[in-house]
Amino acid sequence: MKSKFFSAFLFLFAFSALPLHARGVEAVSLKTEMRVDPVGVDNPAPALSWQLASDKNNVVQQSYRILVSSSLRKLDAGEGDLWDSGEVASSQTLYIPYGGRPLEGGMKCYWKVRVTTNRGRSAWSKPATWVTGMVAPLSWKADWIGGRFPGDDRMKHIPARYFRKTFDARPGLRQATLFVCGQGLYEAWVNGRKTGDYDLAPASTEYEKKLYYNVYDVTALLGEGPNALGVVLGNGPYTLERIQNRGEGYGLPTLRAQLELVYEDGTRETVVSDTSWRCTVDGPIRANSEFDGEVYDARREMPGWATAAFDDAAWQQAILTERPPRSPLVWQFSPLMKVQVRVRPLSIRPLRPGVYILDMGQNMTGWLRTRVKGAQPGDTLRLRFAETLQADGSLYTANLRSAHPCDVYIARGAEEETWRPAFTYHGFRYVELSGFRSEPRLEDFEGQMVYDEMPTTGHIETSDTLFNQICKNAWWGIAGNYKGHPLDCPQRDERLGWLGDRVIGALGEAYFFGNHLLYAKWLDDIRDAQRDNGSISDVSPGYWDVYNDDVSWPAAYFTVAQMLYDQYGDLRPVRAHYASMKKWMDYMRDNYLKDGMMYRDTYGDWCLPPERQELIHSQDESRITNGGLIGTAFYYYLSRTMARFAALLDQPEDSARFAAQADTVKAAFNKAFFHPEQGCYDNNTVTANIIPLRFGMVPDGYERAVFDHIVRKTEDDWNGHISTGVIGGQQLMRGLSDYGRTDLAWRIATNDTYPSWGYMVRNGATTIWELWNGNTADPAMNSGNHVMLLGDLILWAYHYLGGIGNAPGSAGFAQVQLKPYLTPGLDHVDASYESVRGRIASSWLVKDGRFHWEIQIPCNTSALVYLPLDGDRLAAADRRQVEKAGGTYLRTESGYAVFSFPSGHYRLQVSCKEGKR
Ligand code: RAM
Repeated sequence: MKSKFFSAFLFLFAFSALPLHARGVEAVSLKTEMRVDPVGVDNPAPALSWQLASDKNNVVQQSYRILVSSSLRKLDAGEGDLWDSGEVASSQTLYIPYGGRPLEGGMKCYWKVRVTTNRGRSAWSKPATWVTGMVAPLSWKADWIGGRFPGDDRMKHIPARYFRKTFDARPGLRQATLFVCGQGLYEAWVNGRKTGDYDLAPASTEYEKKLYYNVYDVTALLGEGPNALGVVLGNGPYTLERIQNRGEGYGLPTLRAQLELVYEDGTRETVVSDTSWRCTVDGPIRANSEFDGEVYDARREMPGWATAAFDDAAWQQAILTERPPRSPLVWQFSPLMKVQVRVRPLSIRPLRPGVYILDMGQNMTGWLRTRVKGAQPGDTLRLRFAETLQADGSLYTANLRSAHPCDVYIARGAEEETWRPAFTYHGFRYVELSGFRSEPRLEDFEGQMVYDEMPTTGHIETSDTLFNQICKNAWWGIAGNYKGHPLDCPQRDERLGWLGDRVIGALGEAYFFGNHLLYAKWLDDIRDAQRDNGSISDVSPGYWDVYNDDVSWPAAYFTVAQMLYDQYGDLRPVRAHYASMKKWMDYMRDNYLKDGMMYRDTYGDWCLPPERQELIHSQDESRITNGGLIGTAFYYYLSRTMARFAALLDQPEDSARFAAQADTVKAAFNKAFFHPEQGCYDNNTVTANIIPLRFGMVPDGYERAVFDHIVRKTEDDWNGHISTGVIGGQQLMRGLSDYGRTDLAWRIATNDTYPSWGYMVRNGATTIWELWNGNTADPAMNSGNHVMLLGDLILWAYHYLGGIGNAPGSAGFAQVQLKPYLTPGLDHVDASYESVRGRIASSWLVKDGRFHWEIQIPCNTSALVYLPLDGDRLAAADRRQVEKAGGTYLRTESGYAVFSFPSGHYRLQVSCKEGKR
């Protein structure tokens, strides 16, 4: 099996090698991307972004011109009838707000951009498009429709509902736009073809506050004369009893759909969901559930059900939904899920007569595509899913709790049948197959990995194969847990967006994945779940009732907004959420802050390595970090974060107020927990020390003493192993490198004995476990695919090993910093990241006392480049060589010679003290 992790690198490389545009357009080619506004409702005002690529060094954009047209013909003719920005003198390339004529709903817009740089002018970019949402003068005219069928009271086990409607289209159709929301989940079809390659639409929301609709340009699927629209509804989280705090739940699946037809002569027609639609539950999907799988009876397939010619006499009339959703329908700006990786299984072997175990070779999230040959009508194939096996080779399902993932396929008896489910997904490596007439063959199965559509943006590979495997496990775990919102885990009866799991992880993930819109969407979920009094739910969407008013879990609301600014240069989420964040800060202050202390905590340093292998949580006081310390330190950090946000939003009074609050909290915190004589905090756990150290709370002059305790504890008591849970782990690796112990961080990163990520790998993990002792602990809380214990590992790998980051004060890589940390045992790192401004790369090798470094800095940015020193200064010959390559020497700073470089691609070489750092 070839993993996506590595092939993605090839894709990015291929992009950076794109041929330049027309001759005379010397050096610059463009990659445009319409990045829609992640805070606008229904997106009346999108924001436009692009990237420059060039094979020349030192390229700076001086101006741009954007054209937006109502047709491709006009755009090609250079006529920006919607907007012609004119030549704008600016180096900006990100989130340029659309500034043209007001856009109407359901409009298809075509745009392109051209830039002028110090190296010449680019050609016009390839055209790109977007379709606007349901905004004036368009409005919803469609009804919410459903059906009533025997057995509807069984809710979770009801079959999928199929809806259809036929209509005529006149000649001269110019544009057809479908707006659709189906709850729980839907697939929309036009004339027998699905409206896209999406899955599990729409994304989850806080259903009390909003539902998402999606927009499809279906012009190419329609023809003159009779046409048909078909929509099939699955159950999804909306209809499940899992939603704890919603009393009666939301009721049966329901549909709202509206098709807008625009003709060349300007006339319009609208097809809406109403009681003229036909509806049935007699289709092939007999049951579907997020946790328990899908039952599909192929004998009940209805060939052509979504075409005009289909005879729907046996179907019922749709009815108006009895309790239609009251929440507003909002345009989903985040991408839908889809199958993005296909996995070839590794092996298949018999378990007992007629029962086989299929091994995908990888713990993954999605489903199996199955091909059956020679089945008889009614043959019933069962596929059961699990992450691991028991000693006897059978599935281990105890850790799935009340989820019973089982897909059932009932054959129609064709020569060859192929199937995959539509309205469920599983977290699995192993599949138990039964009911096959003949021995199933490996080539008849394909794993389909489904997650929110987004590119893999990063690649990192080192000279250490175990570390590379850990990164690969992280990639699979992170991707698999993106399901419209980040999940804690994809397999058991939970699958919730726990905030604490992502506080720092989200930033590390942002190197692997272009997760901008997913996390912007999640911030909306968090705000939507916020109570009127300001309390924030520990899970979002709030499908469980956990308003605990702790601090370290809600912290994700702030750190994710900060991540979107730092990583993507997008301040809009900070602006959009500032008021709700402030509300929470004040709510916590008014209700819980006493004498500068915030004694609020629920989870402690969650899932630290316990003293006995079967435990989930440690009971050993010496390992447990005081919850009051965690709550107060986090409240300090969030006060500082708010001071920063307020300053960014030009609100100096707020900024001063939050900074002053931070000072008060810090003073109280140190008084309560700091032991100046010993130079450590509270009971001297690594977490108790690393948190104030990294948050900047340690009294001046004591930092080194506090750090030494972290080192001593780790080396002496834990034999160079990690001792932290989720909270300490968010800071540990970066803290060790910041104070000069990258060697110890590297040791922790490459350990393969308990507790460590390498221990997981050695015990067969292909993702990251929920518990350090995930192979021995109680199954009640023991998922094989959780990302929270990654802490800051991935972030550290990119920032410190690859050395890729923002320069101080820079956001969205306007100024790049390249600063690798060397350590014995690590000879080589190859890291690259496709940032919002283009590709950043850092590939280094230490050999024979020389440091060889190949770097890439995106167009229209510059970089601070840190070359590791051999001694206290750079040899004159090395300096000359770096300057000749294009660097300007700035200074020497704690073991590095610092140069400034313009954009471009460089090969550098200096002598270094191998492994001395
Ligand atoms: C469990 C999950 C989740 C964690 C919470 C506190 O239910 O494992 O990841 O954040 O507990």
